[in-house]
Amino acid sequence: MRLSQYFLPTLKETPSEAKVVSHRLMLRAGMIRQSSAGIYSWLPLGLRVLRKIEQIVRAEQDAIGCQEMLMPTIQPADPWRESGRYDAYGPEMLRITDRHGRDMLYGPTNEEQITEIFRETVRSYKDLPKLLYHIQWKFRDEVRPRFGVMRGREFLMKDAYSFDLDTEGARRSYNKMFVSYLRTFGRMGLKAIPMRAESGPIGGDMSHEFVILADTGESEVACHKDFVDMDWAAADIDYEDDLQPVIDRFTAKYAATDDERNPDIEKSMAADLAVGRGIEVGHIFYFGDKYSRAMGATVTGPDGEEIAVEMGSYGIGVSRLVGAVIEASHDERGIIWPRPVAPFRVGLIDLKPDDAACAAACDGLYRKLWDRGIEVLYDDRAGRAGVKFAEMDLIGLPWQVVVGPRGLKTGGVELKNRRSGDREELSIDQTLAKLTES
Ligand code: 5CA
Repeated sequence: MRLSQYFLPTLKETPSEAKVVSHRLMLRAGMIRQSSAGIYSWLPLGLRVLRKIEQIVRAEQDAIGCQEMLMPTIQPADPWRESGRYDAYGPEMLRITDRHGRDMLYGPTNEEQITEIFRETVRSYKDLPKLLYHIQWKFRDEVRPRFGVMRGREFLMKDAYSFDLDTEGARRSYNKMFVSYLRTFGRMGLKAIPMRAESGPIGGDMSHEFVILADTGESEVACHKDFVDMDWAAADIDYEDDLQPVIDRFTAKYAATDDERNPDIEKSMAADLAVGRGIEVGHIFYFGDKYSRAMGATVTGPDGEEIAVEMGSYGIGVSRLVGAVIEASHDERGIIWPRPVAPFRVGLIDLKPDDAACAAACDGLYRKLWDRGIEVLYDDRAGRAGVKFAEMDLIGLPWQVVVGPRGLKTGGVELKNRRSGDREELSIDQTLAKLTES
């Protein structure tokens, strides 16, 4: 993509309404624009990151045999009346009436809808277990939408739902999802710590939040300090194995959020306790037959009896993650994208586009990089070098290639790593080779 043509409305001034660094940087880097409180348009650069995060989430869900589907954003009210949540949800639910006077709502989550689909289609225990998910926009009329996409009113969520015959099966589904979350966040370059959690309005009695430590986190969190340095990628997991030992390893030590803090445990851990602020990027729940019983989602068991299925639900804040990654990875000059979620891998800067040699070298490099499947944003605009450098640092692509007339005389370009700031003079071939293996 050539910057001369790209739609990248960056801001020079720091927007005063933005209170946290991720919100400021997303606005300044031209990733999003606010439409109304807590509702955003995603501009091309922001959408690229959103899609990358979505794709990692999708791949890891698929890897545990969770099947993608897509439910609508607008739901009828009746299933929510059956579950008892239509009134219980309160003013956070955006209620809509259609032209026939029917009560509808913009879905804040999808337990009712998936339970309704299940009860109408699945009859026998032989069809279990089932794991289903979708990645869809949600609406919650939050009292205080804030921090940009981190607490929006409209936001993108991956929500998955498990259906099992008994507690043992449900626990297996829960464990699979738990471990897949460790991998999912690890692949984005994040340390998301699993913490025991309250299940709130979703209900149920087993629940974990996945929390990223960041000064701007909304809640106070506490855990054993070993958790902070744990290797969260937990690679090479065979999902057919018994996952309980993996879960135990990751939850053996105390971890809790502010409403769950336990003074006795904290005292006993004394110096080993790490207290900080956290951003919740995922939340998983096991709630048994809460919805299946209320809504009559049963299957015929092995002995012919009707059994209400055991369910769990599993959320990831896909749009919130864009902000969370920035909170975890930036410096005073701008964003520093972890490679797997970077909107482009390379920023190519032509210092003198009106110089034929510079333009030819850049055009060639640009084509060769794309041919190798490396996404490049090419600053081919006329302008001051300082401005170009500042903008490239702001948008935070992992690598920058700087091409100028002086270097080219000796056949060289400069390769800069955004995170470390390290620069090296390389030939064009060396640059290609290094970026290809990066
Ligand atoms: N039905 C369950 C699991 S599918 C559920 O809705 N869980 S939740 O309420 O915890 O939301 C799942 C995830 O969505 C949260 O962990 C959080 O990362 C994200 N999320 C929740 N509310 C917002 C919001 N207002 N803005 C951005 N992300 C949000």
